Amino acid sequence: LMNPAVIEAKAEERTIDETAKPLLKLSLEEGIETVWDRFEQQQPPCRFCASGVSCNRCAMGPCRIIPEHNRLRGVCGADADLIVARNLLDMIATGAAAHSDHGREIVETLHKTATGEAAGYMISDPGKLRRIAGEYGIDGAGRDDLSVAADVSLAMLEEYGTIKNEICFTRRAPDATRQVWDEAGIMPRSVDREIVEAMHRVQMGVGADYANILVHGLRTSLGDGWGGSLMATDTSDILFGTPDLNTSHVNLAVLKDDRVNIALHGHNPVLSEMVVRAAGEPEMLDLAREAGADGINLVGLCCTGNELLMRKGIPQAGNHLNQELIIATGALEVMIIDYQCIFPSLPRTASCYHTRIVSTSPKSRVPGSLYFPFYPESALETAREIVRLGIEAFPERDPARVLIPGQPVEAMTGFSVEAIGRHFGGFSPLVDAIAEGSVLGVAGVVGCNNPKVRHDEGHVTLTRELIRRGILVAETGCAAIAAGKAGLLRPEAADMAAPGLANVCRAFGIPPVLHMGSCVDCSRILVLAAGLAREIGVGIHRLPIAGAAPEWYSQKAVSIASYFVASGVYTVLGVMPKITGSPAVVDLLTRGLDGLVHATFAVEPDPVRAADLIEAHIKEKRSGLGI
Ligand code: SF4
Ligand code: MSK
Repeated sequence: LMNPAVIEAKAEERTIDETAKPLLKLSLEEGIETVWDRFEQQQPPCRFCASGVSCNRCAMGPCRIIPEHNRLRGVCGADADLIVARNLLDMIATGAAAHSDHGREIVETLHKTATGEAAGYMISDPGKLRRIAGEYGIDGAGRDDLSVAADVSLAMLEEYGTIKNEICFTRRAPDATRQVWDEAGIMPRSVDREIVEAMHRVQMGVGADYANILVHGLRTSLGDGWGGSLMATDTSDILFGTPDLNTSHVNLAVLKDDRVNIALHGHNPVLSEMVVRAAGEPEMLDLAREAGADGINLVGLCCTGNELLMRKGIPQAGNHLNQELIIATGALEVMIIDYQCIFPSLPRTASCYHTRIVSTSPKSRVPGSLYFPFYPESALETAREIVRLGIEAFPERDPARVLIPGQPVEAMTGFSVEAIGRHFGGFSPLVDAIAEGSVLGVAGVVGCNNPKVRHDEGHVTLTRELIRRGILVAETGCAAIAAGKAGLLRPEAADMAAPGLANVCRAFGIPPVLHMGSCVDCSRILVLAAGLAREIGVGIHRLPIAGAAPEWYSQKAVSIASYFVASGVYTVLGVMPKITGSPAVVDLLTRGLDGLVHATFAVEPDPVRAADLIEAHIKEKRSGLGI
């Protein structure tokens, strides 16, 4: 039994999320293991792995570089620079593959919708479909939407292995940025090709030049940001609707004690959109009432949650480090998981309660979960079965163990690039506000939670600092959810912004922090940057903009940060990547890349100092533009 004072102190030091604290205390009191407990058990970490100088790639190893013992090379002869660079390329390729494979599934669903194989799906944004058809040179005149969608989806599927040596959507970038890519030799040739080549390059004995390896990492990440992720975003918009401004609620208090609570967790909106439809059917509501509930309450987690929040206003329960705590409310009947960022331990947590974990992806099976394989052809029926499962679980809930802390916070979301353009009346009012200095610049704050950082503190402190200095913030992923919980997605948050930014926000009725979506929707930030750059007539690298990932953990975040930098956006990480074992790699990433792509990475764990770096960078870019 843990001392109550220790429990109190631990909850305080682990999170700033007020709805998470009581549940953290509860989990500590009841011995329900969480990510923070496992993090503590893993300390201290292996110092070789932490600095990136351990290699386990082949059967001659594992190897570690230990300079003080004169172990300077692995068995094959690889030095610290090579081992660190290969490990980093591996991370980028993994992240790019995760985003892009998610994108492929959505494009395949669009194709099945077009051919009539995916019953229940439809074209929700025909205007966007036709705009994209235009980008591919597909003539849609006189043809119905489904026939155009068939051609568009095939053209997109082709991007994964195209032999044209160019991904179509890279043409959205301004010419000056494309020229940088051409000169640096990092124009992505196809989505899959760069990932496969990265995997080839991390095989033992393929290239020993750390810089050459890292430059390929940039190319791989561009295939993600301007390829796989952008296709995921755009195709989701075509199928489920392009987000527009809407107001909803965020934090764990969005659960309701009188309803069947179902959480949707992961990244892919293809199933969750069907669950929304199934949960609204009168037959399901009747069943819920028969089970003693007042209805069915769907809530989101992580990026599947962001997809639903952005398009449907479904309340968002929390981000990455909230995923176990939502079970500890005792009020969750079902958690539906698709893939990515899902703790393999969730069924263990759920076994302490009546909660069912339902896995749905053939590529993401989780022992201890109930498996309802999901295919677009039978999606609605599968969604109904899962909703029924939740209704059946409701009578098993123990009301004495229910703890839903606090009150939900209101949040305005839905800031797709199209919605921003519509709301501002094009990009020029934003560009004018930047030029006259009422908006100092724009920062994209993105990425995850990581138990190395007090939960949400990195995101919230940095975001508060940026808006206080007049920097408009665009957020995605778990960063956006943290901002929502802290009240930064309310138009009233303009009161926390510098006067110029506050006036712009009030004039347009928006918060100073724009929720732009899930982690694949970091591609929306690229498109926004491209739009601003085109408006001004410069490359992206000349804009007064920056990126930040204060609490990142995922390989996907490494790919995102890499495509930000490769696109010319200076990016500050709050968690040190595993690269410190190679001063040469650190130097290349934090200084050398400037000569190649006019942008670099920085690492700064202190969010206030990170804001200093971003502000200084934005001011430097402003003077470069003469504003
Ligand atoms: Fe060791 Fe080289 Fe094999 Fe890595 S690739 S495990 S450094 S022998
Ligand atoms: S869910 S990748 S923890 S943002 Fe997209 Fe959050 Fe990072 Fe997963």
